[in-house]
Amino acid sequence: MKKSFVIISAVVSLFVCLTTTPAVQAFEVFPPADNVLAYFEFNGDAKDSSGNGRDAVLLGGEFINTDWGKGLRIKKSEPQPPVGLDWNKYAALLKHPYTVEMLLTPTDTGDQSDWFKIFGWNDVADAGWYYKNNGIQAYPNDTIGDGKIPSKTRMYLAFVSTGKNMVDVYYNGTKLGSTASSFTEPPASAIFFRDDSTTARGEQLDGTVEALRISNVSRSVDEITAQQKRLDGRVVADISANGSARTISIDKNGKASIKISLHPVTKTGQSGDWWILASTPGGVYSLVASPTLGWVQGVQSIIQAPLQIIPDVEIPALPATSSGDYTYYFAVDLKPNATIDMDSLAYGSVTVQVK
Ligand SMILES: [Ca+2]
Ligand SMILES: [Ca+2]
Repeated sequence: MKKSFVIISAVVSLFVCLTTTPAVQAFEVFPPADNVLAYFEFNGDAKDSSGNGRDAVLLGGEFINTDWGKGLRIKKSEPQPPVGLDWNKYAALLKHPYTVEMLLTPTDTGDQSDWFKIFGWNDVADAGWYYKNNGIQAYPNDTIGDGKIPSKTRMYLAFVSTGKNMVDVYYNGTKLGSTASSFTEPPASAIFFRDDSTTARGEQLDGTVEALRISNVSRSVDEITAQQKRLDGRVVADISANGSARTISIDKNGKASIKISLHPVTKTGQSGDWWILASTPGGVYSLVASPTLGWVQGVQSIIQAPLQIIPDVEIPALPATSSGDYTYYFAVDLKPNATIDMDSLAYGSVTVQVK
């Protein structure tokens, strides 16, 4: 009686999860939100994933794997090749109220007196928003947060307009200060992560940008604090099929290589339920560990164990005997009770279309 209740509630939870959450949400730096003008995840391209179609033009950079999927790695070098993002087509949208948020890890190739440009509105003008390895500056206004930003550390920056040509700047959820934005709204151009030609591109940012979100609202302190909590509490559960994190196709009776990976970040060592599930044309299956490793019908956790870093590990795939979608899920939650706990659930999914 008790066991069937657990299974039913797990199925209900899973159903809620599968029907209300986009498959890629677990990997997104920012959760779905209203008032988004454009959202860049840099998962292999500079496309706007907000659904608004305001794609950026990739000037240059390389997409690399990070804890959050992929990021845009941009390098400072001599001579400086083209790098960064051109969002000029939509620059006119940047007027109060707006918020520009980014998750980025600089590599600090200079000393503390060096500037690294993160946003500009004229490719031939020095004015712009700069990261200095001890503060943020909307040049030529004063540096704010001087000494508060450690070098070579991932940071969540939010520039929140508070009035015409003014912004508050937040670092990891805490307000650093207020400054004039330095540009007259709206700007003529919107160029991210690229230094201008005035300084011979010598103030080029060097680092990895994992997400950039631009909104047409002044995000509240509560929203920014909640976002920082999301970043702090991040558990990344990932799953791929033949190396893809989205959808692949195979022929009936073909093979897919399914791999899982886990990065618990701050939750390493905490106990939880681990789930490997598949929604198939023949129902929901779970990979279980006993009596032998294999798939059984229904929803069961494979193990209750502390979370730890799991690099890409291949798991057995279900036989692709019927046409249709086989969606595989890898999930963990932070309550080892054989029930899916939505409040702490982190998961990834991938779909294998069997033709
Ligand atoms: Ca410059
Ligand atoms: Ca649980």
